[in-house]
Amino acid sequence: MTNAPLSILPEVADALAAGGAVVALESTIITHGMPYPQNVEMAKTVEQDIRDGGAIPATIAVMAGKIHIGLSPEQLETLGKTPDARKLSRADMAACLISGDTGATTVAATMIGARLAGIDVFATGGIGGVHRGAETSFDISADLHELAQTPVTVIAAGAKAILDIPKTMEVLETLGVPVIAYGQSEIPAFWARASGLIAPLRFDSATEIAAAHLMRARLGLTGGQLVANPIPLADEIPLPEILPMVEQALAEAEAQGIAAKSVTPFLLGRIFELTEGRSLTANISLVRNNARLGAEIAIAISKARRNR
Ligand code: PSU
Ligand code: MN
Repeated sequence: MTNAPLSILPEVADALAAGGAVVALESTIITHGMPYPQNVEMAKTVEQDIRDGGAIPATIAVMAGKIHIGLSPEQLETLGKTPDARKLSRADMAACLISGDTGATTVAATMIGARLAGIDVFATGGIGGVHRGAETSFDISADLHELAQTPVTVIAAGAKAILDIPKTMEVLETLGVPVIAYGQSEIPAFWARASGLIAPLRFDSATEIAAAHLMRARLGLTGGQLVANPIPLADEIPLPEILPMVEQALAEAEAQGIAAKSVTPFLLGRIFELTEGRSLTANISLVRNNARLGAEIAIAISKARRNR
């Protein structure tokens, strides 16, 4: 058992105690990834998708000195209206907890919360990665190192074109993180289904992903798995269409001296404006798709454990 300051929503605690299927969700996507009120609508819809899939959702955030595992609808609403919430990665968790401030968890911090609560599966939109120009900026997301050390299976839609996708894949390979494309051979590129890069691993079923998660535990391997699930066809923005806007947003970030934690939120915000909201529709569609797959994987893990 953990001595960490967790506040677990009763519904989530009951599901975990019964060995049931729970899917963790992050909160930075709510506070820093999308505008209000679409962010709160997205968060509630995604939770419902997980329920419809037969699992229990647990959105994770830090509030009043506790890591909350599962938020009530009121807490989700409040968080969605707190754009100045701290953006928490591994480095920031302890400081935020002792301050009592509200903090939104990134992929890295959500993985830490999920592991503490005993949740195996976490669904999100995009992970942080190696930024373009990292050879001079050294901007590499702590999400990659978290994947290397915390045993949670993370479902995302691949790396975004604001990142350097080949370098992100190289770092994940170096860190020993399995990158699994779901249902196709190419690594998806967030808004686009195709990136032009073949994924190191491919699975076509939630059952195999669940089995690999459990096998990693049997082998005593540290770290999680990254599942790259392509955006539904109807909502994709193919790379040639999105790239000019990505280039423009990147140029503006550089001209304005945007750095460190502000880079990703700035780029997401500008691309939303430049695509006239189409990037947001795509983003919501892919998160929902990941949540549905997350529920399937969580159920498969739960069943496999019961049948042991
Ligand atoms: N990518 C998205 N939407 C997001 C993020 C990334 O498409 O909301 C957020 C996630 O919380 C991710 C974080 O963990 O940004 C990465 O930030 P950074 O690049 O500063 O590590
Ligand atoms: Mn960064």
